[in-house]
Amino acid sequence: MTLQILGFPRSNFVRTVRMAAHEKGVEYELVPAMPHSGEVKAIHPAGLIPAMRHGDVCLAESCAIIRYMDATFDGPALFPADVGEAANVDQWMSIVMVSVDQLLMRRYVVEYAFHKDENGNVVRDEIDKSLKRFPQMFAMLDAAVADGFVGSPSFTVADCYLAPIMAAVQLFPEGKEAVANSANLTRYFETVSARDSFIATQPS
Ligand SMILES: N[C@@H](CCC(=O)N[C@@H](CS)C(=O)NCC(=O)O)C(=O)O
Repeated sequence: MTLQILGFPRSNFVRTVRMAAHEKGVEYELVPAMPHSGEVKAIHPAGLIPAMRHGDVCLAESCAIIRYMDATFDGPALFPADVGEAANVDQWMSIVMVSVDQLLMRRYVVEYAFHKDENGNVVRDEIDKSLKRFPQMFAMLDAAVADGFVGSPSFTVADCYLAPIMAAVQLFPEGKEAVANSANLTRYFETVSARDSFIATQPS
């Protein structure tokens, strides 16, 4: 039976689990589904995407889905065997999925993409507030990828979280500029965006 990932391709968290599936070599079907749809709410109590179905197993939350895929399927391990290294990956996953996502996706990208006035103009209140925190956030991220990837010299699942956010943030002018002004992040994005898992999950 084929594993199904429910969600839409532009969601950064959906792209995260799809990238992890590609890195692991898991075949999956992307089932188009919106947050809060009946299909999603049947799996995620808060109606968020991604959700996952695999036979009788239904799961919500990207990290649970990734752990499930890693334990269920053959393929390269998605987490290091070493406890300290695995904890470091967990730490960076958490930082990116909470702090980075909140500022760069929820308060910046999502506001640009969806918050429009009655004339179709972007409502900038939240965007302008988020921009005040860009210098601190981008300094933190630039330092985090200084060794090559997020908190690590090699690619990890934490990069499946950061890469989609870095792609989305550069769709808008201040995000593009912030990445361009961060030497490590620029090099990071060039490297990570060349990976098969990133290319295969590019939203159309
Ligand atoms: N902690 C969740 C976050 C998922 C999430 O925030 N998904 C967004 C799309 S990228 C969503 O469903 N948003 C709808 C909403 O917040 O109402 C995970 O890791 O899967």
